[in-house]
Amino acid sequence: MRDAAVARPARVVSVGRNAVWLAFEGSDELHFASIRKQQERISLVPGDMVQAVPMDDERVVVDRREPRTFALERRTAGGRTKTMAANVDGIAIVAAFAQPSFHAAMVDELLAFAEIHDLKARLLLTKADLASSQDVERILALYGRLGYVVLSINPRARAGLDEVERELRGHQTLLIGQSGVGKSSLFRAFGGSATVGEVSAGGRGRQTTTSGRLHYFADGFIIDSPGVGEFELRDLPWSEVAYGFIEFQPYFGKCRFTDCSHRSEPGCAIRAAVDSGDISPSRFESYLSMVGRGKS
Ligand SMILES: Nc1nc2c(ncn2[C@@H]2O[C@H](COP(=O)(O)OP(=O)(O)OP(=O)(O)O)[C@@H](O)[C@H]2O)c(=O)[nH]1
Ligand SMILES: [Mg+2]
Ligand SMILES: [Zn+2]
Repeated sequence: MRDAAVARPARVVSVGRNAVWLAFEGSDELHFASIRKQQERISLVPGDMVQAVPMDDERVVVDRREPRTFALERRTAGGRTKTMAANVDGIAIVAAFAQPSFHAAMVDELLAFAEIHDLKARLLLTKADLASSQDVERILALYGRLGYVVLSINPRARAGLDEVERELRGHQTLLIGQSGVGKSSLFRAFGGSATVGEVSAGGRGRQTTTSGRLHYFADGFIIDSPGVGEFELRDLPWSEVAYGFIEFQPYFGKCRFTDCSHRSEPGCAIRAAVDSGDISPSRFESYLSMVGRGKS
């Protein structure tokens, strides 16, 4: 026996079936790693920290997963829970002004998710070049007025990247949004590689696919993710959903009924704010669609 193999901390960069790509702490060289037999049931996602052992023959074996500071979970269409990323401190919601058309309900649900979980959220809006300037101005104004960081960018033309970098510097951020909105274009514009998952497994010729990727960048990292068809918060009572809408806060406690769900009760302060134009109808619609689906 030569040097005893010692486990070292490493970050999961990409995930395939029964295997991951990881980078040992302090290096961004990628290693293909398998998961130790006894540990095969642990699930790993991009951003996870693990203890991994470099073996003599260049193989790397993951011993165990470190506790997560935060795991970003969403519900799938089948009602199951899927973990998208671990150890992030914020999300960058990527949405297009057009092609695909702006999906307000999803953006609002992601913003609510961030509020409820105390994650920093920014809105990165792409494809202004394919939309009418009225639509662009309306959407920028709506979310800017709420106090969110909203950037209009064009990852394909590399426009707006400096602002994004300034905003994400020092953070661990998941890029999240519908398919085709430009997440991977942005990820690649910052030097992220899209091909890491095309390595064959351990050189044994079996192709594995990735479900996400991490790129160290600006004293932090970004994680690209596959497009989400829909994003559903876990079942939340309406009282918690309301907390996800920051502009509702000044009205809490001002409805006639203390348990007002802000749907159709008389004397509802939030509905009154919608009627007077202080709360945007599209945001209120998103709220209604979220509480209509959840449990009361
Ligand atoms: N015109 C225009 N095209 C863009 C812009 N941003 C991205 N695209 C194009 O949109 C297409 C889809 O971009 P992707 O980066 O693959 O989208 P994605 O969000 O990663 O999609 P999924 O991986 O399916 O979730 C590509 O052809 C990009 O070149 C933009 O601001 N303007
Ligand atoms: Mg992509
Ligand atoms: Zn109310």
